Amino acid sequence: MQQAEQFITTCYEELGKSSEELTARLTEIAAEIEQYGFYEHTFEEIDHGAKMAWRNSNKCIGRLFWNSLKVFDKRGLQTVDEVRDALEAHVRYATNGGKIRSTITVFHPVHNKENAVRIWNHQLIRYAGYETEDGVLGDPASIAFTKKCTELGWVGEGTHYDILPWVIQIGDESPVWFEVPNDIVLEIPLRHPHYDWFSDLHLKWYAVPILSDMKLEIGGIEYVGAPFNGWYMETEIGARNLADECRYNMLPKVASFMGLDIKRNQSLWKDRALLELNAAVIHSYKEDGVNIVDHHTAAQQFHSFEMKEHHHGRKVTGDWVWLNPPLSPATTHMFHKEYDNTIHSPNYYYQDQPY
Ligand code: HEM
Ligand code: NRG
Repeated sequence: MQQAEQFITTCYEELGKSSEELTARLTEIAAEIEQYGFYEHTFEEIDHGAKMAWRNSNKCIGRLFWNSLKVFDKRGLQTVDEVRDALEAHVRYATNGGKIRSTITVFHPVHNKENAVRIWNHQLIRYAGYETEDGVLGDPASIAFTKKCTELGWVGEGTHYDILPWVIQIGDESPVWFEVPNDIVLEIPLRHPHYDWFSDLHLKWYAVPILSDMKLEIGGIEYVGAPFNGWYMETEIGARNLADECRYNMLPKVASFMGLDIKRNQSLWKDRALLELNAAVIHSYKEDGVNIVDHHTAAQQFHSFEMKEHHHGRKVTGDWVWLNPPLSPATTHMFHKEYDNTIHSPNYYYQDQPY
């Protein structure tokens, strides 16, 4: 009740509702909690609550656009087949042929342990990773989940870029997996604006990052299945996913193709390769008409967010470590100031892996 009261009060204030409406709603919620032990949000409440949760996401540099999140209310779905269809609809709507739309689909929450919907995937679209005798095939970050999928009966093609199936669980029933339809997954083959040889590396990445393992908490209600997406910042792909030694580890290859001396740290081959890999990511997404933001523009947008929040009398919270991009962090304003990392509700939280 305390959490509900705190959320409903702020939410109704922001939505410009009268104090009569607020009081009436709080009375109604108190009665619901008294009778059932939980309460149900109106559509308006999850709509604005999901937006507030984005606004409160301290690690996110993309928060300027918090108020334009599209919220799909799928709390009524009760079967894995219905959930699968909703995930497909989410991917289609969000991808939008490359003009990506920030979207969240909210499934049935945890109420007294009945039928909460949980997605086991980390992201709705992600590449599998396999440990083989000759090293890892695909994305090493996916090894554990890929093993789980294989145990459940899924068989991957065995390429570096196999799309993992969706694993959906309702309540404490056994999870069920579904192959992701090929035609809804938009991918971008990477090429470089000046280096023709770059396409010979046969690198690619998918268009839309859709985090699906975080819990959305609004006014004390826990939506454990609530996949959400925006679009990529280029460094996520070019400076981490394809570059980290514990991921696709492409820097030595890129640097060698560039003709750099990868035996000497002082040649700065890693830095030069990183830069060109990131340039290739931006160039390829742009040329294919797929939304992506570079880290300098994202930092400027985050600065606008900070100014706007200040204007509305809200304090901006942030996680310095995450807000700073992994490429040239000191060229952004975030590097040169401090952030208060207090966690406010509503928010998106990590939760224990179900496997
Ligand atoms: C984290 C950018 C939209 C919530 C991040 C990160 C970046 C980013 C660069 C750090 C990721 C990392 O280092 O792994 C963006 C951009 C968006 C966007 C460019 C474009 C619109 C969204 C949306 C939501 C969201 C729509 C939720 C509704 C979060 C959360 C994290 C995060 C919760 C932390 C994830 C974690 O802890 O793993 N975002 N974001 N973002 N973002 Fe955003
Ligand atoms: N770094 C991860 C994705 C994390 C979230 N990033 C976003 N979120 N841009 C990766 O796959 O590289 N978003 O909602 O847009």
